[in-house]
Order: sequence, then C-alpha cells, then structure tokens
Amino acid sequence: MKITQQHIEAHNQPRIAQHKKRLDFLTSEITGEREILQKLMDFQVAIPSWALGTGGTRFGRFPGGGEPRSLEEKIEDVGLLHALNRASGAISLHIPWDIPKDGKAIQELAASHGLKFDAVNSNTFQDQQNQALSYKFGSLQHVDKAVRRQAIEHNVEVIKHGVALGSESLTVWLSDGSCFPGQLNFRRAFQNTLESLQEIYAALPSHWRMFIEYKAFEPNFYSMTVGDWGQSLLYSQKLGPQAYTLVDLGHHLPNANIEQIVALLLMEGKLGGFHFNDSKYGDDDLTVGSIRPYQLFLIFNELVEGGALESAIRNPQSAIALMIDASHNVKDPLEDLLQSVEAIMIAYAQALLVDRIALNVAQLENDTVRCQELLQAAYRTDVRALVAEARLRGGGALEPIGLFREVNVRRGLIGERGERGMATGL
Ligand SMILES: [Mn+2]
Repeated sequence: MKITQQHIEAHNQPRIAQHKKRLDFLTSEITGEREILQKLMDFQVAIPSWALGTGGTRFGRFPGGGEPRSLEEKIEDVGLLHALNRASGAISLHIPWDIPKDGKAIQELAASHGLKFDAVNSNTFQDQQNQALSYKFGSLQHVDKAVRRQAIEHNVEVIKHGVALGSESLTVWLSDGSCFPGQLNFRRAFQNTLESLQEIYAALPSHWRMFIEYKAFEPNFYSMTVGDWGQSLLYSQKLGPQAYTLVDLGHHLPNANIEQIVALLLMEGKLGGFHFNDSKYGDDDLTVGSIRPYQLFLIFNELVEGGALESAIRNPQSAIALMIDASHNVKDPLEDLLQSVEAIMIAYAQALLVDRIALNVAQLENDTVRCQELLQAAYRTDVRALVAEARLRGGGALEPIGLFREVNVRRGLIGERGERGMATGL
C-alpha cells in the first residue's frame, strides 16, 4: 500500500482554491508567516513503532485489521503517514518487540520512505520468553545483582541494535518501584538504579544521548523509583552530559504544571525530549491535543520562548527529541497518529505567533491581564491553513485524514495483511 504523488495531487487540486482563501485571510491577520512556514516545514515528529497497532487496556484489546505484522510493515506504515503529512519522518523502535534482523536492509527500507531512526527503547518492564530471571520486583533497582546485570545487558544490547540502524539515543523507562510501604528501601533502590544506569551510560557511543523517562505511578502504586522530574533530573545530573530527562505528558500526577517543568529542564540544559499524548485522568495515552490543547500550546510556548526548537534545527545533535507515545482502543491507529501530529503542529504554530516582546513588557509591568490576552490571542488564532500550507509545500496532502479515507488505506492494508494481522509487540 503506497500513497503516490498522483494520489496527493488528485486530492489537493480540488481543494487548493478554498485553501488559498483561508491562508490569505490568516496571513492578513498575522506577521512573520514566512519564518513560521519554514519552521513548520522543518519540523518532524517521531512515530513509535508500538502505536501502529490498536492499543488495548488490561481489560481487552480489539484489533482493527491490517495491523503491521513485522518491523518492515511498521516502517511501511510510518512511510504512509510521512507521505501524507511530511512531518512524520522518524520512527522510534522498541526492543525486543522490533529487533532488526538485518540492520542495513532495515535502514535502507526506512530511507526509501524518507525516514530516520529516532531513540531506541529498552524494555525491562515485562519478562521476555526464555529470560533467565524475572523483573517482578524490578530491574535496574533489583535487590539481586544478577537481575540488575541481566537488565543492564539488555540495555547494552538495545544500544547495539540502535547503532546498527543509525539511531543516536536510548530511552530508558523503568516500571521499577514498590506497591506497598516497607517493601523497598528507597535509598538502596535509588543507588542500585543509579549504579545500573552508570553501566549503561558507559556503553553509550560518544555521540549518543540517554533519555530517562519518569512516571508518577503504575504499574507500581506506592512508589516509583523514577517517579518524577526531580528524580529523573537527579539521575541525569549524576550520570553526566549525555544523560537527559524525558517528559511524557501522561506521566504526572493530576494537574501538574508540565509547562513549568519543561521551562526549568530547558534552562538546565537537561530537557532531552518528549513523549506526546493526552489524558484526562492518568496515563491515558489519548490522542495528542484531544483533551487539553491549551496545555499543549503552553508547553510549546515554553519551547519557543527557550529557543529549544530553533536551535534543534541548527544543531540536530542536541535536538530535543519529539515523539508521540499514544496508543488506545477505539480509533484507527494511523488516523489517530495523523491527528496527533496535526495537533502538535498547530500548537507549535500558535506558540510561534505569541508576541514575545509585548509579553515580556507586560510581565515586567505585572500586567497580568495583558499577559493572558497575549497568550490567548495566539492560542485562539486558527492556524490550520498555515500548517496545511507547510504540508502542501513539503509535498503532502491538504487533508491527510481525508486522503487516507479517499484512498481507503485501511482496506488496502487489510487486503495485504489480513483481517487478523495483529501488530507485533502489543
Ligand atoms: Mn512514554
């Protein structure tokens, strides 16, 4: 299943006049559209390999058909997304769910779709087949050195797979923690985890980065050994300059001020990247921007304010890693990802519209009303035509989901892979 240039042109052609009308209106209302357009065109969000199949909950899973059955098919799916929106040019793999058998061939396949490999992700939150020791009571924190050793070796192996693909970062998310008071000695768990991370850190190639992802609760419900940004920052500061904190939007306690966390991590040079998703209650992994689009805008406002995304374009080596980490039950996963990327682009475009000079003046004058007016003026601007124009200039579709449905991509994938093709790993 491929989206061709002819598909894109046949889709765009009848829509172009209406699009131009919307764009003309928008550009008559704003300034700096040329720079904003360029930034939107340069902007890319990585797609995680585990979001291409239907997600589930612990109560059940309802696969939708035509899901990718192999790493090759996952790359093909991300290629479809990228052909539609020209902003999904990277894939993030999860080991051992996506072990590449032939790194070079996989790299070539990805390149043929215009894709790069983003961070590789290790997995010590579940036991794998034929694994000698269990992670039931943790991995890098475990009281038994042999279990820690096994988890360290797994991470080192993940780095090797990443090197073979041209990836340049490792994301470590640990489910380690405890479910009941007294179960764990907090300081010993922290020390064991730190020492394990130090061994993994020592195995990083010199141009690689390690992202330490935190999560407030689940699967452990009393304590998490990397439970918040403070703990993650502590580890990354102790590890060294190649270690950074990764912010997953769903991994906070309710009502946390994520944009403030982002601002401070950025200030400290320790913001490694994001896992974008949305949530109402906990780690809901819903479509980005579906519940709290204003929060997403405020996060991008901090990224723009701190110059984080602009410097990323100049210096990709230290670029903030932007990944989606969402997965759920009821939508077509590819349509869901198109919506997520669109939401991120909209938030970024709106953040670029904020009048920063005026905001700075208003802040220094303690003009709270004006501060709010300035932020919300940007947030309430309908920038969709600008995002569509960036897509159009990049060779993508004016309405990616519209084209996805016109061509009936899902039916094509079901035809190729079968009704019961279930994504590997989930
Ligand atoms: Mn995550």
